[in-house]
Amino acid sequence: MAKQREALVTNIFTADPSAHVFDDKIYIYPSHDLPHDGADDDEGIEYAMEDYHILSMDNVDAPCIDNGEALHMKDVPWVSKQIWAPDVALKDGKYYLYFPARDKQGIFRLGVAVSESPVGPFKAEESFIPGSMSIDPAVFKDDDGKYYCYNGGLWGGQLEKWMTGSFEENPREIGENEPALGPFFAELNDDMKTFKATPKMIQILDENGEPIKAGDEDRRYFEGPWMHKYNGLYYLSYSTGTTHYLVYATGKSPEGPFTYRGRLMEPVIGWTTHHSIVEYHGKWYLFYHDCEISGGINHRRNVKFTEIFYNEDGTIKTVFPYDHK
Ligand code: FUB
Repeated sequence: MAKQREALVTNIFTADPSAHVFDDKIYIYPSHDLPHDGADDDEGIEYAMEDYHILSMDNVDAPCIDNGEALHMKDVPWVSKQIWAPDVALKDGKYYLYFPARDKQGIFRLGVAVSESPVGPFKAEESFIPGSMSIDPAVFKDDDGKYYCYNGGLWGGQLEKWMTGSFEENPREIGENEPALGPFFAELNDDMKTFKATPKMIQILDENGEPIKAGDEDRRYFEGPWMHKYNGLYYLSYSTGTTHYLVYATGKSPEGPFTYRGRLMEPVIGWTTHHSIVEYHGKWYLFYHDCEISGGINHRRNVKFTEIFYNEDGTIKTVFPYDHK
């Protein structure tokens, strides 16, 4: 049986869980961590993933099932390595899997693969989404039926290399007092395989309406965006990377700007922290990962979930991942 705050599967290492509810079941789209020899580096060389396995649970108390390989990078013509954190969207009976990977030039791009089943197998497009870059796609369907893709990650995720709008191998350093970079944002076309326009960078502001600064590592965007809507408000949540928090900002439009509101979760065991938020039967759940079952090996992670709670003012009660287990 699935238990909150315990590893959902232990037969494989899984990370970066994007959770969705389809036909009243919970589906989790994670990365599949593989063994890696050698030291970790700032480019994330240790995250040498090659395929995806989709997990599912009939409800929050049911066992979590590994549905087997749904897509392997050998079947994606444009990919060279590192098939990282995915997400999925359902439209007109088809499931679209969005995933980042390095292309043959070593540049991170976003790909899409399609299936008629939520657990695959998925068939990848010949090439990456035109105009896509960096990592960690999260696709959000708004109430009006529009789909938006949020993505981006610093360091190994190459977000800095795209700050001028085109790829620069050696970008200038951003000063501590300059506005931090935000995630990219693009609306998807009806085909779900292309962007309506060139992705734009999202602004995240502080309580005074000023952009969060690059040196504000407790609050600035690092990677792993997620979008959800609660009581008509848009919540952009993300990882602060170097300080290992999950935090969130809210806004009145899916395009932002967003205002920083607080901390969603305190650090977990392991360097990375990455999440999704989903509503199931009127309750809200945070899916996340840590490195508990590998004893803290950064690239051997396991996905977990826990219920989250909102305050009356729309803020979210901070999760302390190892309290009240
Ligand atoms: O899993 C590889 C990378 O680690 C993801 O893309 C990041 O969000 C971090 O979790």
